[in-house]
Amino acid sequence: MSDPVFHWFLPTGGDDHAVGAGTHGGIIGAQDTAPLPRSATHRAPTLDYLTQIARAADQLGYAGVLTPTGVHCEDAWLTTAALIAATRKLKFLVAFRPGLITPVLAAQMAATFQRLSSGRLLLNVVIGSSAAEQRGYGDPLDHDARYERASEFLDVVRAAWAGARFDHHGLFFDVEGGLLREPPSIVPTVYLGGSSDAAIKLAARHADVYLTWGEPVDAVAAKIAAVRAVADRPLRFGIRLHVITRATADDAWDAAHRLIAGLDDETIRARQESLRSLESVGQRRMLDLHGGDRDRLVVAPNLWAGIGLVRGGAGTALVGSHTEVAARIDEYRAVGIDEFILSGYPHLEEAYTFAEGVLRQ
Ligand code: FMN
Repeated sequence: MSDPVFHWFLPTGGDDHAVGAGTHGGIIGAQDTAPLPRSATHRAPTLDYLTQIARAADQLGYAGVLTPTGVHCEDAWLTTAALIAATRKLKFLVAFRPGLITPVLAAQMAATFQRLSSGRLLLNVVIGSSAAEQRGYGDPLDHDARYERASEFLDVVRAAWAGARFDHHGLFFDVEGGLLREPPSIVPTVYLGGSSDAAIKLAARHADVYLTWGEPVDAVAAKIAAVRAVADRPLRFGIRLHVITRATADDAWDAAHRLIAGLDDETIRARQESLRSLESVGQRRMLDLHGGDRDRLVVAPNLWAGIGLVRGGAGTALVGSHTEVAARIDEYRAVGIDEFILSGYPHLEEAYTFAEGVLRQ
């Protein structure tokens, strides 16, 4: 087994000591969902604040930082490009949606990013969980059509990265005389998350790393097997989790409960209804872990789904003592997870807590 890779997360939609406060709560078609009221401790995703987190992640030895994409957060390309000069080794896992820009322009942006950052770009291909959000971006395609388009998009991106002049006449894109005069010397690693059959098919064909949300170990093992069954080449696997790790288990659980202490039942109900209306199979699997019920949040040993009461996407956290969290990470490694994309509220302090408590144990 190769050494695990640990990434952190850039909260480009804002940060806080509590879940969801002042934000749209993560990856959701947020136009129709009111943000929760801002708390006094809300931190805006300013360049100064994000620079602090990126620098901390760089110094603490995280391999990279994931940035989200969607209407709820800042644009991932621009934000991460602004952080290149403030960091040394840190990679940027930039989430982007195929089809909102042309594939040749995306290939060129990636090539530029690689040159500006000396090869520190990683790409997270995001299909989008909400048809309403996509329509808001001017994209009329539904879930499965977006996956089909993404496949063609990535074919064109790879053709552009190859550096030779090419034509492409497909269902979604028409390129004549496509050419990147300066292709990237380091081709970015392509990550892809999604739990639908279409996602697994696309990952098997195009991804270097398949990403899952933080489901229980046995469910993650089953997903890895499903991807391996349709891929005719080796892939790496990554998981996206929050972490609440402390010297003692009691301290960690107290911190977990404080994160959601301010949420009232009506807020949870409204968020659950909104999240359930999305098109994402992965999102539905996250919601089904707890059914919106505050009494069903421990979904596996040290795996707590409280964040998913109001946050879209990554809804689970590893909660426990440093020793327990390290043991759970080893269990995911044993079923084939190579990369961990972690976060915690607030993201600056928790980057230190995890690195000092678990990574340096
Ligand atoms: N969707 C977004 O809209 N923005 C994101 O930033 C984003 N990041 C993701 C990160 C990870 C680790 C995973 C697993 C998924 C992410 N997604 C994001 C959602 C997926 O990319 C995908 O579009 C969505 O889950 C629909 O896929 P499905 O129906 O195949 O599950």
